[in-house]
Amino acid sequence: MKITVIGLGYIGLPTAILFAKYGHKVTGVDLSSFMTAQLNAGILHIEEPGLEKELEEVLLLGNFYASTQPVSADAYIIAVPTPNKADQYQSCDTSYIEAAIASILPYVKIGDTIIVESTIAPRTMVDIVQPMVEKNDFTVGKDIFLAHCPERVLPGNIMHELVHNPRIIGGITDACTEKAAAVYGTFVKGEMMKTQAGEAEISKLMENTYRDVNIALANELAKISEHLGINALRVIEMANKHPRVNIHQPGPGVGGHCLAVDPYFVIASAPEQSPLMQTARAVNNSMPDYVVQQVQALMANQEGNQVTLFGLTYKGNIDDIRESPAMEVRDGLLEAGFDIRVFDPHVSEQPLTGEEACEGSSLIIVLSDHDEFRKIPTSYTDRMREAMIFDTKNIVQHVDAKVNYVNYGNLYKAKRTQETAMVQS
Ligand code: SAJ
Repeated sequence: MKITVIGLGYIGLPTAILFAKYGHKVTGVDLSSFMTAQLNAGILHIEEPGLEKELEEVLLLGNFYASTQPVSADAYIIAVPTPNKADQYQSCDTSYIEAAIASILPYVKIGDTIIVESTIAPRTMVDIVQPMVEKNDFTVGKDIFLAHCPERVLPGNIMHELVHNPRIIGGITDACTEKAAAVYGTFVKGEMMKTQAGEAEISKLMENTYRDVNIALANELAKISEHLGINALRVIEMANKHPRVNIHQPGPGVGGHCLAVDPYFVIASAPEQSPLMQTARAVNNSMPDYVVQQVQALMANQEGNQVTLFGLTYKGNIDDIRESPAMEVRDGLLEAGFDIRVFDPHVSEQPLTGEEACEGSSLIIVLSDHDEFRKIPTSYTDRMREAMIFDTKNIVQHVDAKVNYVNYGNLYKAKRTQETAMVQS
């Protein structure tokens, strides 16, 4: 089969490469001529385990070519961004989807399948995509087969999950669903859940909203526990021993291009019916400021004004800083007048080593759960002016006994100690 994939980002590129690996002739399309030239030379623009090796292989097989122009194919897969609009409820901006559909329509012929993988607001397929296709004198379900098949992979584990995760296949008609299932059936080993486009849209959005709401509950618990003088992490550990309870982990906030974005698509489509989702968003959005306030309290009695951020990415072991709460914490600390150094071994624009970043600092603030942060060596902490760590991700496992280690479990105690020391001095 010939497949054209529009959008070579975190989802489109691995998807295109997998189709090529399973024998299809794939053209991957993106706007950036620099990026497509790099890809054709085997150079990736994103960090994702296993992807580089697969790219090399499909280039050798001659099954993958990156281009800035779409080409005629049997199936078209749209994997372009759908950001929030700057309106009241941050609704879904479908302009990239519309541009992608417009770019392929000149090549589409009777019998072809068009699949939207990008996350979209409820009713986007029937209200926006279907009319665009039918304007070109095609009947959807008869001439052209249209489906929404949202991806549900976890960055960092994409190559495995694309193949093995259950897949939602939501056609405009049953015939559309069957055609789209046949396309994915060439490599997906997980269950294919056949449904309608509308159900596929909201199902994907609710998966991420579920997580966002649950993380908000954990973050709220962290604040409540700090206020009441209770170890939040211990509470979560014990509560989760209950067979039907799974409290998530508190952190510096919720980032990424999914959890911090998707709930707004649901909220904007039904604002009066979604107070819980709106509150969850507000709680998670409040976390970077909360972290800044805790840092101010922890630093009140420390010597010096320099703090070191460990991690800028929105989560661990990836290089993605989009919508990252760590970036908001950084901005907040800069605004509060702190001198800041950053150590992030996954972000190439951050060249400092751990030793360099810790030199002369009075507090390390762990904001991403990279594996590198599990053990904080003494070669880092020995260089600090005062050795204290505030671990917002509860990731640090080994640290020198001399270091004052704070997380959401003992934050209330650490703040009390700082306050007492201030009063005494
Ligand atoms: N986080 C917490 N506490 C937790 C779990 C996560 O604070 O207990 C934070 C993370 O640090 C991060 C954010 O939440 O800032 C989101 O991270 P994540 O690992 O939950 O999810 P994403 O955004 O990387 O990927 C999600 C996944 N969705 C679900 O797990 C329901 C993934 O399967 C989706 O494919 C992806 O969104 C997407 O593309 O929609």
